[in-house]
Amino acid sequence: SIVDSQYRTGYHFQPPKNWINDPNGPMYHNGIYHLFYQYNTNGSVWGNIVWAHSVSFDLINWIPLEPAIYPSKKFDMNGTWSGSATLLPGNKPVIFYTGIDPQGRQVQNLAFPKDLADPYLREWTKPDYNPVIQPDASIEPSKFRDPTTAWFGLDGLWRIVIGSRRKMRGMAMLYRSRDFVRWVKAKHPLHSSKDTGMWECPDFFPVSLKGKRGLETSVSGPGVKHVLKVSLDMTRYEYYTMGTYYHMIDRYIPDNSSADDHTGLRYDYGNFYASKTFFDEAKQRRILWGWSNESDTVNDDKTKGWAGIQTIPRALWLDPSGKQLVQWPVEELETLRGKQVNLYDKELKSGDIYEVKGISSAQADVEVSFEISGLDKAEPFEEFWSDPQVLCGQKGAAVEGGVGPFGLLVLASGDREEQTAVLFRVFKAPNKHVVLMCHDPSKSSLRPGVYKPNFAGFVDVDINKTKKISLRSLIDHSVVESFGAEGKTCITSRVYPSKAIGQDAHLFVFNNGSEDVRITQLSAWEMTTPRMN
Ligand code: DQQ
Repeated sequence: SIVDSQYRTGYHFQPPKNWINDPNGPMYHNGIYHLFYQYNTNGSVWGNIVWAHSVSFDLINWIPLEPAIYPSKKFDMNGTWSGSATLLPGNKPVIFYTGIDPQGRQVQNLAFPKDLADPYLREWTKPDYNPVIQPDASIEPSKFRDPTTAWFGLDGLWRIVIGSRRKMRGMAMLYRSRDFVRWVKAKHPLHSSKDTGMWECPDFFPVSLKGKRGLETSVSGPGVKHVLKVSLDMTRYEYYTMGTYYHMIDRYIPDNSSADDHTGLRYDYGNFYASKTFFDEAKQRRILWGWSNESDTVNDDKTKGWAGIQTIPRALWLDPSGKQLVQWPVEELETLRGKQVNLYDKELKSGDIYEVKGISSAQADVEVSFEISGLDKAEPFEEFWSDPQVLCGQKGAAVEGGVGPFGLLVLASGDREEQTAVLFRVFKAPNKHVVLMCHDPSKSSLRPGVYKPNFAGFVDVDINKTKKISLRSLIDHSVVESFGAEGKTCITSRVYPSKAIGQDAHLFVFNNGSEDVRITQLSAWEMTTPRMN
């Protein structure tokens, strides 16, 4: 159908049809990347969930396989929900997933490759001793799911965390095991936080204090910080903290600078949920996958026959400040870069809009560096503007400012009746400048009924010192993934233009602030289409 073909993505992960949600059990094993994901075998809304399975040699081209895990036993007859993979000694993968049992309880099960000699690990066996973890009397059976990758302690015990809640306190329940089969609940959760509700898809891993190299999940000790990410069912957003893992007492304590509630740090300030990382041994990096849901109508999803994509895998590491993580699309993505156009030293005066011509921009990768001539005209920052999303809603692309809004107009029609703005705006607070990064899709589609939420985050840069800020946007028909300031602030949006489709999609740069802005360099590439399942 028309709706289908105009919104399908070219280089973002998708199966040929049907509903998908959470990425599950990503791993690198013997030269092959595996991605499993929650998949409806039978339609384009959530339901009938199995672990669909694809493999790749480069994280970009994907080969589809048969579902790896699906309801077949008592311990998962009502569902095979999210979970993670762990590599056991001898490079033997194991999957931990949540099964829904005959009573509708959430229980944790193991699955092993049937044949380790099969490089694709097509078939998975679920031992009859499952479930290996059941909710005890203190745990609500419907609030107990999404086991993490296991990590190994110096005491010879494996550990995993399972998402849960008690009343409205979100919890990362901790379990330990010597043999990976018998699991014992720890006296205390690894961490918990009041009023945050159910913690879905927790992820717990170490990051190096220095450099971009990733760490294997069991690494701990000096030179290392830990990250705990949770997906809040309540807000449908994810939050992470950075802190210290005290492995002797098995407690994780977030740094003071890291709020562990829904005011905290986000991997992505847009449409991005149920994410999961894994350690890529081949390139010594930690890679993040996230699910980006549709924001058109359920009827559109039914007409399209598909719903949901995975975002481009991102390498992630600790920012030198130690206060946040930084993310960047895996370098392999650049192999898809085709025809290229460049702009150098382009002055954007107040009110200027300039079209970047010469490539087809419905499927593109754009990198741009902006230089600000001065900050005198920056609008005053009000202390009560604590929520960037609210601020972005009040000060979108059309609202003239002092320094900014400036940025890109992507998936725009030639007449700009349709456009998705990716913009920066700089404010002056008493002792510093505040940089807002924003996706403003309020004009992204003329079609009625489409949900067009704006998304925004603050960017922690010293703009007064550098006078520069960079932006990269990955554009792919119905998705825009943006990386501000080399990956310090990331935003993903789903948009559904009715005119800015295929060859009719245009790309512009704009400046709607009174201060002039210079583009020192812009490079835009048309993206070719990989093998996608
Ligand atoms: N999706 C899965 C659950 C998880 C939720 C079910 C998060 O395991 O908590 O499809 O999106």
